[in-house]
Amino acid sequence: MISFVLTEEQLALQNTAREFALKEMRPVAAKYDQGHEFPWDVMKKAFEVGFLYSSIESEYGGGGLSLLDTAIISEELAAGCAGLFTTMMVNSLAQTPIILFGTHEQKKKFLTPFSQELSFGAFCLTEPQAGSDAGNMLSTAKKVGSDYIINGTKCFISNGGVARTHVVFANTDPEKGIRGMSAFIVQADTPGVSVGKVEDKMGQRASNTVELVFEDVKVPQENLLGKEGIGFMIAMKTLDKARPSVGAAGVGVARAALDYAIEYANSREQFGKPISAFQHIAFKLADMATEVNAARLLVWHAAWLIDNKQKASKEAAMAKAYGSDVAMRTTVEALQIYGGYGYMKDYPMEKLVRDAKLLQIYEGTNEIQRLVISKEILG
Ligand code: COS
Repeated sequence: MISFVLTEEQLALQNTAREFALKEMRPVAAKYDQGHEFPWDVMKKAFEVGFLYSSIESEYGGGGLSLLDTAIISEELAAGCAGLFTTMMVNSLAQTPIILFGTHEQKKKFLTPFSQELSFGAFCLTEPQAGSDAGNMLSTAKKVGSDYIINGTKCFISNGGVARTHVVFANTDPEKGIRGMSAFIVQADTPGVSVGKVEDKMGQRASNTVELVFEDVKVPQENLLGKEGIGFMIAMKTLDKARPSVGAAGVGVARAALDYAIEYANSREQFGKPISAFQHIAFKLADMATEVNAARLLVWHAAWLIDNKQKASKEAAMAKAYGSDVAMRTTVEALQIYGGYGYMKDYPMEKLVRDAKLLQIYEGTNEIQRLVISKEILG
């Protein structure tokens, strides 16, 4: 049975997230965009509301939210500020491999603290030579007695500079390529873990992005997720689950741009009438609104499939690619409606454009999403 009606609980979650976005995120979005400092004050409030551990099972102190619930929240938070949203969402990205593959002991030890005090996690997959080609990683994890010794450099790691818990992918058997990859839980205060270059990004500047260096980092074998050799599969299954939320963020960013553009088009007068009275502007807004709705349906469908334990790599990729493409198109069109004002930093448009761009790149470029989709439809 198909239903497009949100439950009472989902409506309450949506409302909480919307209010949080409007009261706690939007007023400081420009400050964090310009200052590039870590938004501790907003994150403290996000922790208190529960956004930083909402997808962890309730048994381990989390909110136990479904992916559809998460998508609903993600849209609202990203409409407030995509950079602040990313800082929150990355916690769930780092927690997901533990949620999916952790033992009871690992979950108790590494997931429970997220709900006890403000803390962050990071998902450490990308390396300088292993971006889209995630299987081409050089990081190694060598078994020595009952420990693993990890060496390698990860780049573009969101929250890497502030995270307490990293999920790190490294080769336990480099000869085997992708089938030699494994995943480890590494505490940030383990000797040998250090933060390298701090990235200065074009957009989403409220989100911390760094290089992380692992030099002879000793982790006990209890920190291995699953078993040796399944790291690539863990990464892929995690990304399948994470991508609908990026699509949802695209919907949020696009919706914010659309709302601003409607307000502006109704109030800005040229040639003696509001510019929304010109069909060219009205039709542009109509197309933007249609795409926002279409993207939301793709996101909710992918999330629903995953919640219902269906294979949904293709649908997750569609939701991510389409949602972020719609964010890019909508923000650019909204800026155009603002004309010269849209290009100025006094108005929200230029930030929305810069923020939207990253959604097309991170958690798998949209070219990679199309690769996933095309591989599946072509058989
Ligand atoms: N779920 C489970 N297993 C998966 C999977 C998925 N979604 N996708 C691939 N696999 C498995 C395949 O079944 C295959 O296993 P077998 O060899 O045992 O059959 C193995 O993984 C390799 O798959 P494939 O041949 O498709 O791997 P490729 O090297 O061609 O790469 C892509 C696959 C490009 C899709 C992958 O590298 C990718 O997603 N890259 C982008 C990485 C990314 O998103 N980075 C963002 C940074 S993290 S924020």
